[in-house]
Amino acid sequence: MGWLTDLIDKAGERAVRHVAHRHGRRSMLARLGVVLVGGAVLPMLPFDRSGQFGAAHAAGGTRKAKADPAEDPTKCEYWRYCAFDGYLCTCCGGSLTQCPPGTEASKVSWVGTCQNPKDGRQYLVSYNDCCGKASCGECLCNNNERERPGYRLGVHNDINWCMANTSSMFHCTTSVIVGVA
Ligand code: ABN
Repeated sequence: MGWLTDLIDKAGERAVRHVAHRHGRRSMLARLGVVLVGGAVLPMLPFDRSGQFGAAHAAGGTRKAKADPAEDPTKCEYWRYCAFDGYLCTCCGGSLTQCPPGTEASKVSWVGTCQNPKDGRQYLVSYNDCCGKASCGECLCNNNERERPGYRLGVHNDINWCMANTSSMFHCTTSVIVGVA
């Protein structure tokens, strides 16, 4: 086995001589220094531990804040819906304040008092059922802040307010601001 270790020694020596011949001792030491210092500094560099890096990339490289449902009229958590009961007209071809085509606003309505997160103020909101078409069936929403049973009709949301219209078919509900507290 002595011949094998001799062979390895010789090959190692030849390789070292070759590198030393081509690069010189100073440049070898400089490279060694870079490797040693880099290895010590690299673990100290800051890096993203939040796990959001992949998500930002998936979203096309731009970091987008998650939309706040309290400011999205297509979500039941939207601030104006605090005493809402029905289907959101924003999901049914209408808007926050407009009944969908082919329906009309109920002649009577109920009200709620909801806080706008943007300015912290309380707003009086009128909820109107939209009448004349079968139930929309999308975005059912039921919130009951300050809602009261039927003996306080003006703040009661759990009845079909299309009852006084020509067609009493209930489709969806709008939310109109009518005052500021
Ligand atoms: N006010 C909305 C509604 C309509 C029908 C039945 C219950 C509630």
